[in-house]
Amino acid sequence: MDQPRNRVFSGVQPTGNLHLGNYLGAIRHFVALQDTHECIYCVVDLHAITVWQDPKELAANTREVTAAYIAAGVDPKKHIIFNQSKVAAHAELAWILDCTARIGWLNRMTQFKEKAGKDREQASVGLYNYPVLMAADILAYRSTHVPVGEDQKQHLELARDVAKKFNNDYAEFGGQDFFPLPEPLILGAATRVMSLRDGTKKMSKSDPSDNSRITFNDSPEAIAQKIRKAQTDPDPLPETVEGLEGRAGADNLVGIYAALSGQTKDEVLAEFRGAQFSVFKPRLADLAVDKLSPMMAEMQRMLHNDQGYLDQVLADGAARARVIADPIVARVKELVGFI
Ligand code: AQP
Repeated sequence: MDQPRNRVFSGVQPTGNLHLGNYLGAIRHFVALQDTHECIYCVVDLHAITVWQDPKELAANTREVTAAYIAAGVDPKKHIIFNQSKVAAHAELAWILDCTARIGWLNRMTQFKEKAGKDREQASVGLYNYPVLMAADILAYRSTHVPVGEDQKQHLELARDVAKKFNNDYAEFGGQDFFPLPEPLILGAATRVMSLRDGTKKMSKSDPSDNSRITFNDSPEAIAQKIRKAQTDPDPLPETVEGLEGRAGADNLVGIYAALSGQTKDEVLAEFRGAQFSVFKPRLADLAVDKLSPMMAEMQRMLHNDQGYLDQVLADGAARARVIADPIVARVKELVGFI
């Protein structure tokens, strides 16, 4: 079985409120990798139900993420876009890898601790097991690279540990080096976009404040207003990145500007050093509206007028995903000794 050298896999959960962090940390890199890699982009609906999802909203959110991928520039003809629940290999491999992963490894996962909160006993088993399903997503395609935001780094390390242990456990039965160790691609100036209301918290879908995030449903006016209201401090912008230390709100906005303009934070500060936020925020708002609004408008157009097309992309993508994943999972079963 050939091992591809440049196969990218990544996913986004269809849990609503798709935001600027998802775009800058992940989706825009999905687009950039298309020229150099074979890309598989998943709408991870199996992951979404690790916390309760209203079924109608889940279906709408699945189309929303699909439309966002395409509107951002992913080409569904050249690359694969599909939803996870349509390809059985994910769940099947997850079970086998559940028997490879160790409870002690999962107990260290900080995202579970954050998401389960104090009421851990009431969290779903799926939420606990989330990182093993994520390892299965990646390994079902023997993927080599995974573009993600910084918050997923620990899960990627776990996926590598699972791959390593599987290869090792089955080495003498022909499984040596079967799974590649997937490389995380954590790229750009905004690998962890922070809340616009609190620069110490990650921008997230589940934050109760809509002003904490720029979403794919925001109008140009709403984008500009959220940036104008973003939490900052009274000082002007510093000359260098070191001067942003201890200024989380300012650091976040400079990072967003850098990511949207394709610059480094130092280059942004070279242009804006000494500027007050009353000058910087309108410039950032203009840039954000310029870069994001056309994509958001295209996403809305597809959602309103082209639902059939989106469903077709998912069905076609799933069929192509199965062609890759099924033989890999079949080989895994052989290695394990299933007859
Ligand atoms: N704030 C962020 N900055 C940079 N990247 C981010 N990502 C998420 N938030 C940020 C990246 O987006 C991709 C898809 O994320 P996901 O759908 O798995 O959702 P998530 O990480 O659970 O997103 P949220 O917003 O944080 O959801 P809740 O509120 O439910 O916890 C991933 O590559 C992720 O790194």
